[in-house]
Amino acid sequence: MEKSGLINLIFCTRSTNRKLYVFLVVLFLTAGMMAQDPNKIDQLVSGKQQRMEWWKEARFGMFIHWGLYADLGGMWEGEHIDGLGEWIMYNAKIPVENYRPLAERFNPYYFNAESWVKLAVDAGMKYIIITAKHCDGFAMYDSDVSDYNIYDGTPFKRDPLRELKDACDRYGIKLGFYYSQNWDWNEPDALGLDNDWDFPDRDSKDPDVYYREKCFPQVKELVEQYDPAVMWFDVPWDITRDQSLQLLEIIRSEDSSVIVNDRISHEHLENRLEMGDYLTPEQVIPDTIRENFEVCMTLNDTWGYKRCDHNWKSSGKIIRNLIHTVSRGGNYLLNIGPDGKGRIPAESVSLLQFAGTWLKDHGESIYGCNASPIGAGFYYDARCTSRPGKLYIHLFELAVGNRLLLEHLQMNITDIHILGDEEKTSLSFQYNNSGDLMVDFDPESLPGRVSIDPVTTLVISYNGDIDYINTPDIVDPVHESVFRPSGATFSGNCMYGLNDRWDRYRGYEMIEWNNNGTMTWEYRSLQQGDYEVMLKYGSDSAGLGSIIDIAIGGQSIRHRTKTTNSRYQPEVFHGGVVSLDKEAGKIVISTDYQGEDASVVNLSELRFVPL
Ligand code: JFZ
Repeated sequence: MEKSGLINLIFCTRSTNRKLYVFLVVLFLTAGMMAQDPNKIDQLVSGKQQRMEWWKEARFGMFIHWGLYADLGGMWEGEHIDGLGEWIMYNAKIPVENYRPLAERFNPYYFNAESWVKLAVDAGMKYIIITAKHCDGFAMYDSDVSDYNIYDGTPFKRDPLRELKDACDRYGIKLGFYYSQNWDWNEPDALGLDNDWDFPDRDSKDPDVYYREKCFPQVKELVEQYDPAVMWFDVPWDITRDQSLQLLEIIRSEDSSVIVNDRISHEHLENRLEMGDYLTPEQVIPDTIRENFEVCMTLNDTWGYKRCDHNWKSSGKIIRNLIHTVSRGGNYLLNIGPDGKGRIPAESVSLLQFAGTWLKDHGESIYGCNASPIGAGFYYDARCTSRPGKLYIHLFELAVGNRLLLEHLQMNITDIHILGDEEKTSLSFQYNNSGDLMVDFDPESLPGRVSIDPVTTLVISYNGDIDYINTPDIVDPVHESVFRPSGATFSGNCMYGLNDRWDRYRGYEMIEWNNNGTMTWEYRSLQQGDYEVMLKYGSDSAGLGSIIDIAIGGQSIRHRTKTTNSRYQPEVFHGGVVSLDKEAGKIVISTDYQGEDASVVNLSELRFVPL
């Protein structure tokens, strides 16, 4: 505000000298502000380690998207509206004058804070983040800043955030608030992805007015009156650095223990954690990441309730996602979208209850656990979580031959058993000549209850340090070996990374692969054997019939590509058979494809099946 005041002054003055003078003052002030900035930021972000202590212990949380949109359930004027449930106002371009009246009949009389919080607790979740205000601009608490809220504007006349806060305190879990600070489709002055159907004149919009009159005071009252553990901001596309800083100041001057996510400040800033405490990958589990992060994910394909969305993930998938996330050192924030009457979809309830049941026996391998200290990947489908003195090896597929091999892994092992085995029967193990740890186990013959679904988890207890070399993957006559693009090195026209989709296909994929682009993996074969080589990919491309060459151990396999339903619906194709000696070497895969698509196929796996 100060700055724009001065700029106005410049244009009002007639004398050039005065202009110059004012210009210099502005320059001086700006430089001064920038010089002070680093200290100010340092102050505002200090104490991060302490703040993040409970958060790192928690590892599993509940996201709740709930607002007026929930009452529509994805339908407007008798039509299913494509896209996210909470985006319906935007996607159907619903005028403010038609959307606001939804409040007058919003009456979620089934809402019960106690049972929502109990569901989270039973699911093994340690915190809840709920939408205090999503992009539609409607506040789900008793706000003094705007009457457009659930307490003042609906027949419900209750404050769910207050009731949830009380219930969370009773159950001893944390409560945090999602707040859409940048986008607000109810406000004529908000920018970002703005409401251009009611308020088309973008040039006349002054986001400062919106921030000053709604966003800042609402965040202030949330922090002052509800004592949140986390403030979860969103899509900061058009927020300035200064506006983000002001938000942070409002929060931290009240309470320095409030955790703030990265989306408080502009997405494309180089240093995404300049202000926030942690990163927020959405709908995907990152391959490698060194910072604190929290993966937020839906149970179906929407955050806010949609009556027509029944594309639920499986219970096993949820457990594997949780493990996968913790194995990379992050938290998993799993979403529910209650409906307009305050009911949680039955499918969501049963998925969460399944997670809770699994966590009762396996929580030791999740809560307070750290990332895998032995690399991100195994050559079979498994993940590792850890804590000092313990490794948890989660097998997503059971090994052929009931033998587990951990490459080049040496340490002073005191015990190995299966998590959930009440007898804690010790498993025998030995080292082979190459220094690989080999564990014998046969889940069928173990006493006590050992679940192999959705995962089997081994606990390795050890003293001292781990001696581990993350060198070549192994082709092993006992296990199937899987080589994924995430573990390859690339050359030429070949790239694997996060796609730019926001639908259910958001994720890592072959962004580019054509025209002699190659991927290379190293391998080590433990003993002589024959293998069937399989390729797993999805493809809808014009590249049908293109060539993929796989070179390994002096042999080569030529594969002609086929199509599947889409590049996101992979199928497994036979490549050929190779015969490997006890040796180490490279697997090189390349394509001659030169067509229009960026990648010949969307390859996800190269699998060696021992024959
Ligand atoms: C954002 C929100 O828009 C969404 O409603 C939900 O709250 C989620 C947790 O966070 O997700 C986005 C952000 C940007 C896009 C899509 C979803 N986008 O650019 O299409």
